[in-house]
Amino acid sequence: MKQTGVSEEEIFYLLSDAKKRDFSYQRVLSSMCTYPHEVAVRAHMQFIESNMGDFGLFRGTHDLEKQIILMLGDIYHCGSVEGYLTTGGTESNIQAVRAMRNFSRDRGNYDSSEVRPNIVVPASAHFSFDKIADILDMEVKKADLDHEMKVSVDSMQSLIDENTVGLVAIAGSTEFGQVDPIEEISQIALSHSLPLHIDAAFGGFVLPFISANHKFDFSLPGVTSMAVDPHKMGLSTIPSGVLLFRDFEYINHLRVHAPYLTVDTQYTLTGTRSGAAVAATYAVMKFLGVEGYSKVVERCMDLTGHLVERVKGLGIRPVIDPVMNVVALEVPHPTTLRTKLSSEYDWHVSITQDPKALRLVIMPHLDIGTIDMFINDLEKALRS
Ligand code: 0PR
Repeated sequence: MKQTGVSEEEIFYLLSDAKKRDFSYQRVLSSMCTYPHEVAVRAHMQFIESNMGDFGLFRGTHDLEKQIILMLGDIYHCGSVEGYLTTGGTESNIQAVRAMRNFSRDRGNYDSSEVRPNIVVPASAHFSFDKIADILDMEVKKADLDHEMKVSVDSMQSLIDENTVGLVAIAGSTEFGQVDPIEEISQIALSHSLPLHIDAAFGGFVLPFISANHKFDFSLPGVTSMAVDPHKMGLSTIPSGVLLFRDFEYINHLRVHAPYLTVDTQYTLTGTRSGAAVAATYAVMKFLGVEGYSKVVERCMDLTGHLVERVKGLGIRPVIDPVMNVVALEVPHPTTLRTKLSSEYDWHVSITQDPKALRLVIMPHLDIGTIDMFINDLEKALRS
């Protein structure tokens, strides 16, 4: 940092210059984030200084947070819901697994001086579970997927042993947008008396608003916690994630004594937390309601359907029939194609790992004209 500050004009010139080098979402088909809703942006700015790490000082913002949790409890069929706003899916998953681990340890289910506890997750789990293995020093056992990219219930069951402290299933996998057979997994969790965490970071703001009836939430008796991200399909500002628990039983195992705050306990991972993200999430959820989100999701699903029809015309098939607005396309040499689409056509897409395919996320920032332009360029890139 320089001794003397520079003018505001100079600062905003520097910022504009940096912003120009960012890609505009208009040509991004790889992101699970999008432009936040304008109501969320306004609310975010109004609460810009609010810190949920010391919510005794920010009581109004804390009330908004409680209302978000209740609204989500309503959508996900849980009258006794508890939870809080996180920085996103990664933090929600870390805390959910930490709660499972602590619950089991505090009950003396395993000898923590001798045993490394484990969890069983689908092979399709987000890479945040690899961070969890490292941070919590746990084994993360990965269960096989079936041909539809759903976790195999038999494989999950075969990995459970006496040191398993919990199970994870996914409602909207990162790569394929697939939903695991959560109803069956809920039964397995109950029969082994294990907690079950649902990673609905992406699907949480999609599944309740589409016509297909997927059971994935607290309506299933085995589900004990859920991760849901308003900063993905919830159209809120970054950083907005939510961690939900069925009731106080598990969240209580995250309790830490907080000696110098206006409140004497904390259950969160971070200390200082964004109250702006709370206000933004509250505002956009209240503004859109179920009808508003249903329209957003319906539009994304229509665009996804249009894209799939058009690529089929080029002889390309999706790896699975899209369940939500995530599509993986079986193309020859996906990695080379991805590079070509980016360097020659300025389209930003991603690839899946197994099988290797071209991955597209059809977010609200896209429209039919953009999808058609993309398909035309995809056709050219495939031919050249
Ligand atoms: N769980 C699932 C199912 C996810 O898809 C993701 C992120 C997470 C957890 C972790 O969420 P946070 O990133 O909020 O901690 N999925 C996307 C991914 O890793 C996130 C993303 C978003 C990536 C925008 C790129 C991007 O431009 O692919």
